Amino acid sequence: HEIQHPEAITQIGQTYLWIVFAVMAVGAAIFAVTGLRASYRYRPIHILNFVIVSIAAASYYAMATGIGKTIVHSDPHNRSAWREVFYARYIDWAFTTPLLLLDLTLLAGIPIGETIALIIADLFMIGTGLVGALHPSLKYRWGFFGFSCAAFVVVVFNLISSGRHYAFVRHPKVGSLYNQVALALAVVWTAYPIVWGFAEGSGRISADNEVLAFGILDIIAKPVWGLWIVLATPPEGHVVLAE
Ligand code: RET
Repeated sequence: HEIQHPEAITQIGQTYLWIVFAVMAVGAAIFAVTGLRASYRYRPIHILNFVIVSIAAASYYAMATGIGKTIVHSDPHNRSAWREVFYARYIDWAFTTPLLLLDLTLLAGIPIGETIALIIADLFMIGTGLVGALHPSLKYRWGFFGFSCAAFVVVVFNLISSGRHYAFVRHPKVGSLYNQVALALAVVWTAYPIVWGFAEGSGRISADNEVLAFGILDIIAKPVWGLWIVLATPPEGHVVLAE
C-alpha cells in the first residue's frame, strides 16, 4: 500500500473545492447578518463564526484556483511515487481551530491562562500534522502523526474535564449546552486524523476523495457547528456568554 503512482486531484476534486468554497461564502453572509441582529452580549460568537468561515472560504478559493498545494515525493528511487498535498488546509486550520476552541472557552468562561494553553496544544497538533504530511518518508511521517494525536488528546481531555466544570459552575443551562457542543466537536474532530491516515498517511484514498472527506468535515465543523451555537444563544436567551 505504498504510494507508487502520481496522485493528484482531477476535475471532480476541483468541483468539490468550488462547492465547499460556495458553502463557506454563504455561511459568512449568514453570520454577518445574524451578527448585526445579535445583542451585544452574544455578538462576539457571531463575529468569531464569521471570521472562521471567511478564512475557510479564502482557503477553499485558493485551493480551487490551483494554489496552496505541493507535491510530496515518497520514494527517492521512483519519480512517479508522489502525491499532491494541500498545505493550505493547515494554514486555514492553524487560524480556525483556535477560533473554534475560543467559541467554547467563551461559552464556558474558561480562564484565559487555560485557554492559552489549550490553543498552544492545538497549534502544536496542526503544526506537527503539517510536517507529517510533507515528510518524504512513508514510515517516519507516522511519528509526526503520533505527536499530533497526543496534542489532540490533550485538547479534548481539557474540554471535557475542566471546560465542563467551568460551564456548569457558570449556569446549568450553559453546562448542558456546552456538554452537547463539546461532545459534537470531539466526535467531528476525531474524524480528521482518520481521514489523514487514509490520505496523507497511507495513500489508500485518492486525492479527490480526500478533498471530499475533508470538505464534508469542514462544513460540519465550521458553519453547521457554529450555527448551532448561535441558534442556542438567542438574543434574549438564558445562556450568559460574558459577564
Ligand atoms: C491532523 C494530523 C494527524 C493527526 C491529527 C490531526 C488533527 C486534525 C484536526 C483538525 C481539525 C480541523 C477543523 C477544521 C475546521 O473546520 C492535523 C489531521 C490529530 C483535529 C475542525
